[in-house]
Amino acid sequence: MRIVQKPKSLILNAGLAALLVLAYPAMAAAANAQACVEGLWPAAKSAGVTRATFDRAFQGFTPDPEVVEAANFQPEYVKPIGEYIDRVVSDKRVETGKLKLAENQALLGSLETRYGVDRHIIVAIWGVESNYGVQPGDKNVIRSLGTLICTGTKAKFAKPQLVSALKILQRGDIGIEAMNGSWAGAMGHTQFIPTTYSAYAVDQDGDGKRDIWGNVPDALASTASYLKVSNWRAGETWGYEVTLPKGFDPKRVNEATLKPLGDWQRLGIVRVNGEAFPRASDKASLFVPAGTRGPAFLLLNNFRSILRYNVATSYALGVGHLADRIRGSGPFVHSWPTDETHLSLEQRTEFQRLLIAQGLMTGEPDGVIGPATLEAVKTYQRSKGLGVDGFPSLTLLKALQSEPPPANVVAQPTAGGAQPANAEGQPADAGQENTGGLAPRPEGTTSAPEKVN
Ligand SMILES: [Ca+2]
Repeated sequence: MRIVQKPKSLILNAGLAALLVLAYPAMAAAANAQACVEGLWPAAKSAGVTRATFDRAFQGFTPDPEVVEAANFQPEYVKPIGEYIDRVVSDKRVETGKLKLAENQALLGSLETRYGVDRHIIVAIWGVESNYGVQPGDKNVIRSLGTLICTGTKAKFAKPQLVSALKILQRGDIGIEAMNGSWAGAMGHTQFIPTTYSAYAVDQDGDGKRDIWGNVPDALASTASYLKVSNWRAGETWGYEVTLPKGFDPKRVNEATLKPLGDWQRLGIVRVNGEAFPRASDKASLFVPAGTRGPAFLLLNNFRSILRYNVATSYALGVGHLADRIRGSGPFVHSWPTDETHLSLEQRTEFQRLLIAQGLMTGEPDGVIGPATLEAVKTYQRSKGLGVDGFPSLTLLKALQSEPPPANVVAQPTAGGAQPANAEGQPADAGQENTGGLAPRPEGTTSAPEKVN
């Protein structure tokens, strides 16, 4: 009996040990997270955060692996600026912007009076930041910032943001459950990071709370307030699309050079509509983001104010152009240059239509290259024995154009498997442009730590 019992207890012990081994990493991680959170208390306390607020904020805290993944995300496909502009200034976003302009006419009028900021710019920022509040990010801000700190990912950025976020919570502007944002803690309709919120958010409707998450007047007033302190000049535009003189030497382009508009005009640079510059003495810089074969711009003071919202010139150009389109202006007169690796919107849309026709992806072609398109391109490249880089090139477009339509057009799951099948009628890369999500973002996006305040 004893001989039988001994192996049995050994088996039990072995089972227990296996369980402990399985549980240990989770237990260790929880203990580490707890220790990390406790290490954040002194800074919070000295900033005036109460222990009750701190405990409420971190109750049940565990790091969010999706935040780490998003923070470390390196896009395999970096969008050329023309493709970025096409995406953020899509026809749909222009149309929605016009509706939002009409819906909020009285509010925008009062913001123009109070802050001197053009209503079209306010609506455009709202559109680019959160798609007019549709995609404000659904990650708890305390958890995201705590994760960035406790995993050592962009901790330097996240520490002051966390203290600021705790103070917002303590003040009662928002409850912990609703304090959501992007992976980097950019919050609400306007995607303010906590320190920007603390300094510039506005209680427009007078209920005592600065609610940029749920209250459109508070959110839009906060944007106007921030632009005003960013040196926005009332009654002026952000810049002009211009035509360069024939043979213009691209070496003369230096974005840092500021000259009066009149001086640029003397070099033969004119507005695309042929009109004179309203104030020839205004200082402007020449911006030629895709080379002298693409659109060129003279940028004014207010462009530099938009850059305070987000340091990326592509972002500021997107906001300025969306504002103009919402006002009723047309697309840029000069088109973005295309070549083997820079396809036009029409070419990208055609590319997706052909991938869909081959059963390699589903959805509605919209010319926005996202993960679903990249996976479909890879599947096609594999099937043809080509190098697999997922890059939608002109050569591949031509190859697809010469394919006969397949007999049985049923979408197959793409090789990567990361992209769920799209519902019928959805954009081919639906959900991939959420500014707070894992989608590739332009450099220096608002929610990213690079934001300059
Ligand atoms: Ca309010």
